[in-house]
Amino acid sequence: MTTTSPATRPDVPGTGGGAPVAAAPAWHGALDGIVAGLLTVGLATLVAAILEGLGASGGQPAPIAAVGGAFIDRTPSWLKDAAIATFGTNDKRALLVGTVVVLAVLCAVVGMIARRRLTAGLVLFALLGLVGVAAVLSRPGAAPSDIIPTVLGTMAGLWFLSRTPATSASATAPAGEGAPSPARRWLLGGLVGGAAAYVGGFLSGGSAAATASRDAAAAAPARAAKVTIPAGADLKIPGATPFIVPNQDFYRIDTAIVVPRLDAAQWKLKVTGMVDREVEIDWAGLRSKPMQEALITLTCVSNEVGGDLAGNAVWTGWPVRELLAMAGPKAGADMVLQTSADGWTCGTPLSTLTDDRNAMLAVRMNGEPLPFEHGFPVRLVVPGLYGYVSATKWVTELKVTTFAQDQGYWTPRGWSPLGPIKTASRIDVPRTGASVKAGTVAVAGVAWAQHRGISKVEVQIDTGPWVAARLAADASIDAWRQWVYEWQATRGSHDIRVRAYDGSGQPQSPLEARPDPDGATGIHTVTVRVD
Ligand SMILES: Nc1nc2c(c(=O)[nH]1)N[C@H]1C(S)=C(S)[C@@H](COP(=O)(O)O)O[C@H]1N2
Ligand SMILES: [Mo]
Repeated sequence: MTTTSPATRPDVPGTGGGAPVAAAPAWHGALDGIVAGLLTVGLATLVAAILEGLGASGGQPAPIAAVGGAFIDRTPSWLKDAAIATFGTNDKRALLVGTVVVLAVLCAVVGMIARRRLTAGLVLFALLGLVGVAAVLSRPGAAPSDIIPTVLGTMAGLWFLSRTPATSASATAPAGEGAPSPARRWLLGGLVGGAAAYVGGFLSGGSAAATASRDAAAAAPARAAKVTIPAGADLKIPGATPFIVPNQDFYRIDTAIVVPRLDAAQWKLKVTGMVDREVEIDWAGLRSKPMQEALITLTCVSNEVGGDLAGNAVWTGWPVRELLAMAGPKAGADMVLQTSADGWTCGTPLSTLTDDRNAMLAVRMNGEPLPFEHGFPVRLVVPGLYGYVSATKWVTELKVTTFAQDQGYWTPRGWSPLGPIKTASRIDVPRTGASVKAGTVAVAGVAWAQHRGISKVEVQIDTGPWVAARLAADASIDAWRQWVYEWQATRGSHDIRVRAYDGSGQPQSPLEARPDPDGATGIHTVTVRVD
């Protein structure tokens, strides 16, 4: 018996009898911490997925996504812009990777501390768990029971860490011949944690009911008045953005770390606030409405001059003005605060949702049910307004209110409460830095001024005169318009500029302005070499 008693066993082979202790390398402690962290996150992910599957959760993501989400909501907008600028629409992935890396480093440090002072290590590890719990609770719509996964996971991690062999002879953690070798502990712990994370991710990512409801929607298209796209709307210039952007190439911007996967059968949209009567519509109710198709170009307010955070699609939906009319907005209301299933909000001028424009509750994008990333089952699309004040994905509530009383997610973060889209134009080909052959070169791109239309696009080579480009056929005042200029290119380095005029003949602003607070302006310029 005495040979297995921790108190009488030295932790490190070759020590004992008061001889100085040979410390295990520091990375042993780091690995302990990382494996404990993996166990925690893995089990929490699995438990969260199981609870969600049982319908016993507020639909809150596992701790990593919660920490990432809480971080996003607290990030100053310059950092968010930098992330979008650096990682583009991969900013979510970058954030997740960043969260994991930071967490791994913290766990490694805690593990190293635990090797020296077990209690201190355990306390610090528990604190990390608490941060996770706080993050989960801070998510919109969180219920107290949503902390269960993170608490259970943290307990597993603590248990693992508490079995760490200490590096000093005075510590009492069990180790030695009776305990598994460190490599075996790491392997076992890592395997269990990794497998739990994998299965949990698989279970929640798959959200079977949501996928099934989307498949069903795909099989039963809504009846809708079709839109006709004039043949000449797409000039088909090689390398230029297509007139209709396929769904998988469409830019994606939102604050959701994990894409909400809603089951259409469970979806409901409420109209609340300053209305004569609250109304509610569900999926079946919405699908029975007469729908219409419309060509609408979405644009993100964060788009830089020449940037690609804009896309054009055929949207199918029911005019939102009809739903609002059923509710009857009260006099004095001037804003609709839209809310999504993941708690994001935006404030839209009531008038833009009730006038005759094609502001719609969209259910299809380019003939398919909305992709999950783009708001399945239902999102708003409002011609003429930047997405951050209008285009709520996974929409669940429309509160009729006032700008004086309410504000959308981005307003306290430095963005204007109002976001009408500014006239803009972009050169798609040739690209900056390209080399082209002397002779005729097709300079081409897009121009947009949603809900005002584009009346003219001009191109300037170096310091030459502004000359008119040829416009593609006009498909809709709500959609962008392609243009092309047949340039007689001569040898040397050249700057090409573009500017657009909206439907009323107003030129776009040539002044350079940053995206915040209400949209970038300036002239897109590309520099090319002609050989
Ligand atoms: N629920 C939700 N909807 C949202 C957002 C968001 O963060 N959450 N972002 C908005 C912004 S800023 C833009 S530009 C558009 C982008 O729509 P897309 O991702 O389908 O291109 O969605 C809008 N709708
Ligand atoms: Mo946006």
